Amino acid sequence: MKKAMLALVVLLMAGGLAGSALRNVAPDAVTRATTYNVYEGEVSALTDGKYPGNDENPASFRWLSKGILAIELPEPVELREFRVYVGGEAGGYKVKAYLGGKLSLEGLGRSPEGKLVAEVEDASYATDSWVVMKFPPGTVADNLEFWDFGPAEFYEIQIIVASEVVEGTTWGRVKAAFR
Ligand SMILES: [Ca+2]
Repeated sequence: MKKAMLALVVLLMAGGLAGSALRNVAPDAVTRATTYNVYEGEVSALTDGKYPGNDENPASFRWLSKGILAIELPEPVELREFRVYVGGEAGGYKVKAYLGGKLSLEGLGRSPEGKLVAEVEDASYATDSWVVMKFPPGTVADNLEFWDFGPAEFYEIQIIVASEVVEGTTWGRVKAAFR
């Protein structure tokens, strides 16, 4: 009896840990630089896993004045953190999370709009380090806009989500409602 109880406790703990496991979905996302503002470098440098500290010569992406990156995820996920490795130049940032909808290629408007589910920001202007923006609990989204408000250099972005897959049919319906 005691053994069975112990096994149950271990199982519950394992379940709890699995439930709280986190993963980075940035490499699975389609990330593009909107074209209205001028940038240098390749947007693919932001999801190649290389940044100062883990690579000798990582490539960077730079907005010359400001700009917006559009990030599309293959499915709705529960967002925890947006992390960006900033280089020697830092701007102020905002991340807007949406369910459904799409940002235009230029970055000047959304069509369809979708539903804005969260907005987080950072004005630390920290350089040569990770900047982390945390989403409110229960933020479920499938596309994001990363706004940068000044000249800035980035090496990597990470989108940290809860590892459980959000139940397909339910969220498929929610998403369809905002298409
Ligand atoms: Ca990189």
